[in-house]
Amino acid sequence: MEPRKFRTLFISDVHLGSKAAKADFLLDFMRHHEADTIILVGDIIDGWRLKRSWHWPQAFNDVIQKMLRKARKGTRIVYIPGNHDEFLREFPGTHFGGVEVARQMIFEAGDGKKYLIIHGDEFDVVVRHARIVAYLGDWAYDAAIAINQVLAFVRRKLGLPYWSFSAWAKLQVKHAVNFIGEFQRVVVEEARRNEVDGVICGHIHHAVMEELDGIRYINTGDWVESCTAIAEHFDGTFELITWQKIEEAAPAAEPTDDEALPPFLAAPRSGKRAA
Ligand SMILES: [Mn+2]
Repeated sequence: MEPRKFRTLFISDVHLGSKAAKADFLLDFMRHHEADTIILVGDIIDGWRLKRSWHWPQAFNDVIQKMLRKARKGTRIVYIPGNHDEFLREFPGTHFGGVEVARQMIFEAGDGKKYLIIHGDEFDVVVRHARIVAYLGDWAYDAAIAINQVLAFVRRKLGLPYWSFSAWAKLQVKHAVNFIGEFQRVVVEEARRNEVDGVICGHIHHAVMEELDGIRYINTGDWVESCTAIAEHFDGTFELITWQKIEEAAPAAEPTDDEALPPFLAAPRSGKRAA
């Protein structure tokens, strides 16, 4: 099966370093999808998890190698760090192995529309205290963003893990939906402040494409539970892809030389097997 070709692919929240990371699924996805540009929207590597206990199976290397191989072959790869890989935030503008690191970016789609691309954790404090912030107005918003940075810095210095939105939202089951809604509202507002048509983010592990008050809200989801990516077609339209049914991707009937592997790891005949 020939890989599907896109203008851009957006991937976030892979959490390599965590046992829950679905690296095999992502690897299979990357074999079946190509793009001129791949934008990594944060939390690709879970530095915090790695600090607590080292978990790095071969599949995680395979994902990194596949990315670097794509970069060598001419795919533009931009890495926008999230809170779990914030160590990379200290290197904006740098390149490693052909991968550009950026704190955030304004992305121009194939149809000329502009999108703010951010991981999304910048707004955690705003989201957690949405009611107070809304009541106090603009200065409270700016203060909350600043507090967010200070808290992240202090927690890092103390060796504490970054506060996890998704884990926290799950604990607050009854209110989780509201918090997701609040997160969407806040990042859409940020897009409006940047005078763009939409926002593409990750962080809350909840993939969706929506229109909110005339601003496009796109969330890339994650590769811990849902295995989702956002793909941009050449005409600037977006598609949410879920890559959980791996048997769809690799036709099982034809025997291949890597038959010993489970079907979802076996490359299709026409495809190239990754190093
Ligand atoms: Mn995050």
